[in-house]
Amino acid sequence: MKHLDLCGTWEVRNAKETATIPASVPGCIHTDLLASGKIEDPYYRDNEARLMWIGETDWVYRRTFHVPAELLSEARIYLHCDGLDTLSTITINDVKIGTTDNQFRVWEFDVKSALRAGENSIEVSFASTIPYIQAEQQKRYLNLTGLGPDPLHGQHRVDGSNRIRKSQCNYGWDWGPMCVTAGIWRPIQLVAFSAGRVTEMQITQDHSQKGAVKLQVRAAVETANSKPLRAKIAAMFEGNVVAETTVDVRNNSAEAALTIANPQLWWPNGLGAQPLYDITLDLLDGGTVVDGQKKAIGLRTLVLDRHPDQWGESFQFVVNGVPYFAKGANWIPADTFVTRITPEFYEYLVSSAAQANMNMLRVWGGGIYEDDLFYELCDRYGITIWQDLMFACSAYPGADREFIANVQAELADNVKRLRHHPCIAFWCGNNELEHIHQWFLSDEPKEGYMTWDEYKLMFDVDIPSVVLKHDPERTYWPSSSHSPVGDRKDPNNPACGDAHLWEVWHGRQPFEWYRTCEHRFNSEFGFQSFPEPRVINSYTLPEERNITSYIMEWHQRSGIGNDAIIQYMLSWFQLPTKFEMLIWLSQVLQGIGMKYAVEHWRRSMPRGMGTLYWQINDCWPAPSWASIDSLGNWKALHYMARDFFAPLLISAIEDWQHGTVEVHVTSDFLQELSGQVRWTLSDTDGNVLAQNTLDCSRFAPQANTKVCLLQFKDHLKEYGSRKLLVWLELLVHGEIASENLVTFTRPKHLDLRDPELTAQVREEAPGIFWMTISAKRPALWVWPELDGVQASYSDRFFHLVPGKPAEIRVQPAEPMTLTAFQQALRLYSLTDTYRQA
Ligand code: BMA
Repeated sequence: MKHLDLCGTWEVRNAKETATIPASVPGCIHTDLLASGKIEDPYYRDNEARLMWIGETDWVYRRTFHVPAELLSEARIYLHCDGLDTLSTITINDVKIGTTDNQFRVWEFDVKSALRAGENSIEVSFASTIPYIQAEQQKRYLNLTGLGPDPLHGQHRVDGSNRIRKSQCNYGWDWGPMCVTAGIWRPIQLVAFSAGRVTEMQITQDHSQKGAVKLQVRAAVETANSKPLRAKIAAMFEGNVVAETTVDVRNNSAEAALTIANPQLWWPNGLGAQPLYDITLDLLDGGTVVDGQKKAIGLRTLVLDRHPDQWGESFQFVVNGVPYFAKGANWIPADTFVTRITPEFYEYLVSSAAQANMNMLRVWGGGIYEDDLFYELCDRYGITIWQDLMFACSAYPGADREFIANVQAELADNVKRLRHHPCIAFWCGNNELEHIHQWFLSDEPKEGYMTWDEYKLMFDVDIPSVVLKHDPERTYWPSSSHSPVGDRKDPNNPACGDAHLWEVWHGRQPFEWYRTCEHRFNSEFGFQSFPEPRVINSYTLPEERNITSYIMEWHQRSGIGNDAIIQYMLSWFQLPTKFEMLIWLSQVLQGIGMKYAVEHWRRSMPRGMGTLYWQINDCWPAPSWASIDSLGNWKALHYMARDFFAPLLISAIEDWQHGTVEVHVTSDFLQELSGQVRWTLSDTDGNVLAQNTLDCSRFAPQANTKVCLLQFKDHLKEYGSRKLLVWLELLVHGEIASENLVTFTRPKHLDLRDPELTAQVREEAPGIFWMTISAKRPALWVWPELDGVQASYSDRFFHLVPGKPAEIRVQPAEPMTLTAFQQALRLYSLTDTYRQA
């Protein structure tokens, strides 16, 4: 098959004007306008509010291209578009080729008769989606949320993101701006062939035989003439062919079985390696390869296991026969303008998930079916994917057959594109249509609602029929959250299914509430924090650096956001004395909230078998539930996640009244381990009051073990709760595998003194520094910062005790000298947040 790439430089104009600016394809109108200096950064201050016109405008993309005569001689020529956002009309040489109405679909048009040898032109005109969605809402109003009741941003909202097949969060969400964009967002090319081409390839795996995996490879072939074709199908591993066969193409399909002996299995992060096999298919016309496809697959079984048990019904993912506790977070688009996310940033984020000991991300349903690269990275890093289909927090016109047909075509395209990835664990129909059904679903027809019958037709029949047709090996789950047993209108049933636990934050329950929850799988729960001061500085003026300033509130998209942060902060911490300290402390607060929840749920395994916090990443610089900000900085939560998701975790249940500490070790390892638990009771000045080391012969595999119950009632009586700190260490083979700290009062009431932090810095290699940070007295949540310098830190927000320094590696984004490093270095801990100036 021949390809003629049409990506690269185009031109774009407002449909009402003649002046053009250069455009990048793939790309979008916002980034084109930005690159031409026509608009200011939409993320700066409240520029977003003045850029709404972009989404209200029709845009025309155009380019010329040269078609060689040999290409024209091919029997079939298609314009192949991997993604057009969204309502477009395409013309070639002023001949209308077709129209599109779904951002998520792959579009192909027969363009042979429209092309000519030599110079050609193509135009893709995007109509504003806003009149369209408004007209649809006029015809039948359907409720939606995601934005929350919020007077500040209300006037800029457009209602109807549920009425078009386009990334819903592009119209704003409770963590993202409204920058309704348009453009050729994925590659575009001409494809031409005469003999035939491969249009799809499906690989299924049979693991029933011991010591071998049998692959069934099926390809669909489009032929342009009746010449017989053959297909050579091979499996390659580490550059060697490990199985191969050649078959005839019959009835436009080629099918073969390949047996992989001595299969190297693919495992999620932490459970084993991620070997990948390449499956190649060469389409042969005689001895000539006329087309081909290659898919990298992992050999594994990965299923959702639901079986009745003592608590109700299990909800656990099982890989290669081994149930695993899913640890991770929810994923949203990594930039509002998804076309400018670089491969490096994708890899940075996925590798950050792996570094934090995560093994699952949930691709949330209000964003996009992600880029191929994202799934390839998840395959390589062992991050399993809970894949939502792109429906979130809305009612949809499920009875509209044209809408459903469009959705079904979208699902076929995306399931076929993604099903070979070993990372994908299962497909989930939507986000929260059942969870907040009171807003979207009604028993009887009612304005704004889809009926439950309409919902069930869409999400129990029309959608899964397509998903399972193209991917019979995976489970389809209708909604997150969903209760498969009992009352479907009780989607957080603790006995079965998954749950979204928002009583903390949206319901303003204290963090302690998490310990009352024993759900089977927590696919959402979260707490907001601010991005670090440098990020805030990038979108504010100095005089706006107060969390209730107009600009700070402009970037806060949760209606309750800043109030909730402050409410919880006052409960746990002293009110910070400076703006920057409040910002940093919000991160510590978020971290301890998530830690509180996850430690409890890990202790509850195997009753609960997964926790995915909301959310790992951000799409713009703003306060949000993310653990990594939009510039890639790990917030305190992400460092803490690395600890609370560690394969071996020491944690405790403290009883302030009785002065007891119940010590637990949770192990995700598949083998039994032995080790030691060392506990130290100190006062807040660091004096050791008591200490002991317990030999533990057995930490059961994939289980929680209660190790001991420590009694400190007498110490509490003598010293008082404000004075005591209990340090826990888990040692395996003499090395510290996990550490934790227990207090008997809120950190705000601890009697801490200035720890007098000091650092010795050395330059390990040009631009890479190590520092040894020591404390004279216990220091809680120590974080080093290079004033005004972007840098990555091997650790932050850790505790220090006298005599036990921390070794931290720091890599500034720009090279700096040792002297400059020492001058810029600041060391902070909890006491700095409330220190009087
Ligand atoms: C959820 C998500 C999102 C939302 C988040 C925070 O339940 O599904 O819709 O951004 O809560 O409110």
